[in-house]
Amino acid sequence: MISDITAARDAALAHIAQASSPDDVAAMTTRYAGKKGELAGLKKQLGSLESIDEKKAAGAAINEAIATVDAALDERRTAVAAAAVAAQVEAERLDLTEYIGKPARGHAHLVTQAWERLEDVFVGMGFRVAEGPEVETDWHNFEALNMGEGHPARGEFDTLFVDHVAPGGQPGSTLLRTHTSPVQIRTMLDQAPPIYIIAPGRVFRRDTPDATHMPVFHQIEGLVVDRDISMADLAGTIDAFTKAFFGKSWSSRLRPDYFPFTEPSAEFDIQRPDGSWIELGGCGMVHPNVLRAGGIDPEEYSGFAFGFGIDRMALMRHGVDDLRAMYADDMRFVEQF
Ligand code: 2NM
Repeated sequence: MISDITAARDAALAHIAQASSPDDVAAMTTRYAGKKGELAGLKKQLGSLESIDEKKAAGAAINEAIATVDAALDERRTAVAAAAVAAQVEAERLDLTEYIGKPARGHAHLVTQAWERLEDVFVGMGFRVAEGPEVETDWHNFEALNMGEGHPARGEFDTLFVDHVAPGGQPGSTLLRTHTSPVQIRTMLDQAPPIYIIAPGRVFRRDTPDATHMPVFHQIEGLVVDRDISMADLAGTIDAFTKAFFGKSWSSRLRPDYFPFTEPSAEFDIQRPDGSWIELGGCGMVHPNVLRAGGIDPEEYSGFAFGFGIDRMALMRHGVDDLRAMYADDMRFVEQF
């Protein structure tokens, strides 16, 4: 009988050692463990033994075998559960390593770099940086800039309208600013002269993207309003900026132009050290109607304003020939700078 018990115990232990999943261990627990298992079933045979001593010895052997098997099941259950968790973790592992070795160092967008350099130069010249909303009213974007309803110049700004009616406003009078000039209007309304500000910012026009146009682009405009400001102050400021931003051996010139918000108006060009000219932006003496819209008396104060594109500055600086490349987020382009 003792050898039968030992054989049954060893068979159970060998089987349990093979269990490879929680389900296997559960099935073997049902089969071998406790008072209803196969080992406990051997107790039925105790009645056929002759002596009390034999019965005692065989009963003790059965109980010991059950305890050994229960312990083996416990141990196997723990091991199989740990292996199941490890397998699941491995199966669900995500490789989040983007770079092997030293990560590459990024840099600010080329337009951001140009924007920040422009701010630095103008702040160095005594200007302050002004900001305003990108969603504007028709009044701030057009009307106050001497472009009333029906003004032909409005057609040159392919305006994106916002489906929103401001309190007290007309339908279709909320728009994405087409230039940063409304920031100048807001500044004039907010503070009395002297005003020396630049307004860099994002502007919007309903344009199809091509090498030189994007529907979202960036501008920087300047405004000076003070007593006795003349066209000479404008020309001197443009020239001082040109030398500070591009270099001492660069110069600038003004050529007659037309803008509704300035009178007289001019285009300004800059000259490279090799003598060649680049068209940069527009400028002029702030129109009396614009000063009045800003709450400033044109009999007491005069002013000049200027503006140009930041995106184009970034293109020029880095020798890029297509504005769309600046916004494609192609790493092969980005990593060149
Ligand atoms: C330009 C060209 C000429 C300009 C005018 C004003 C304001 F609000 F003061 F009237 N802001 N910006 C201006 C004048 C902008 O950009 C090509």
